[in-house]
Amino acid sequence: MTLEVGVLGYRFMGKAHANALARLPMFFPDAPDAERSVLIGRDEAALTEAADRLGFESIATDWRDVVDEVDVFYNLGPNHVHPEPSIAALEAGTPVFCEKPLAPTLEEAERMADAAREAGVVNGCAFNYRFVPAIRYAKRLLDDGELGEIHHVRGRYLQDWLVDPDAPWSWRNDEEMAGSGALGDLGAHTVDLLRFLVGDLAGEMERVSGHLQTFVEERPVEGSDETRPVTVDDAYSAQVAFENGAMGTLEASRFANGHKNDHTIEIQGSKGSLKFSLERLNELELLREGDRGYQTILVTDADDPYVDHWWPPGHVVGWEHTFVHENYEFLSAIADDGEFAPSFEDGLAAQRVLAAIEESDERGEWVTIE
Ligand code: SOE
Repeated sequence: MTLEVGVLGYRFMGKAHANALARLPMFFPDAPDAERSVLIGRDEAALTEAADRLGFESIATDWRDVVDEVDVFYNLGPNHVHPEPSIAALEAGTPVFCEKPLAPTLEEAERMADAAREAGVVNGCAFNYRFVPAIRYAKRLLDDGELGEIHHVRGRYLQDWLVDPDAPWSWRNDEEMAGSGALGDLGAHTVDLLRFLVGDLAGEMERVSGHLQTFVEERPVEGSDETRPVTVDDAYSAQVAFENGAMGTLEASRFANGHKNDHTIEIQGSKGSLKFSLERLNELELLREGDRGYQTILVTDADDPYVDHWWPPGHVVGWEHTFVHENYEFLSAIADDGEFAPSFEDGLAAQRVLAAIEESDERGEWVTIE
């Protein structure tokens, strides 16, 4: 069986997923055959160049011509482009893999999740950090009860690419196109990762108290004398109460000077604790019951998650491997008539938390997540 994949978007995420599709036959020989069939975008010249570079067979300038023709549709465009083409593809019975956050708004995310439920085909929201080997290893430990009852959960996602007030305006600064700023772009990852890791133990996030801040209100438009308003947050923080009593502290910023892509997770339980940092993604810091301090575990052994597909122990993997792993799982679910997580339902669950954080900031009080 060969799956013909149509991909909307050819910039950052287009490149990451095209690389993953290219790596699959080499490193995951049991993955279904997937052809980089059609690359979709609006600018024909840029699209032609990208299709050639990223190994696509053809191009299309209108997603409407593609979504019911291919076996799988990848929606890797900016957030405001997620709902309409994804829903159309699902209505045509085509499995959809969509980048995160699922949609700019909760209402749109609900419509997307409804469409996925009705279509009954495999659907995925591309939270790639679930596919870091060390995160999977941590999940195993948590599921095995090694940390005991969960008390504290911390998630921080720090970047600094907007600290310069002259950094150019982009769609990521616009509420219509992005939905929110650091909250949706980075916070969505943290919320999903924590749901993945402790959801079965701590339950869902039940109540939040949020704070959003925009430090620079307008930015220059590249190549012109104009400026445009920044209509999203530059940073957010939130306190979270989990269903089963655990406390969470979340934070993300695009103004955290000195931090490029620093996503850290900490979990403390009654029997042990763990720490993970994306900057050292092959490692997990673990404190087991009775230990006096944390031990650093290099998660690169042959029996560690996904590692046997790559290199011998100690020959570390990187950020791009997370995309290979998620593409492997997603395409395998389609070929095996199975299920994929994180699904649109998971994307919606994360979106509910993001919306509640925003609402809490606006109302100045704790908000219960429905
Ligand atoms: C940009 O802020 C960005 O590329 C996010 O959009 C990604 O989801 C994250 O993985 C890294 O940072």
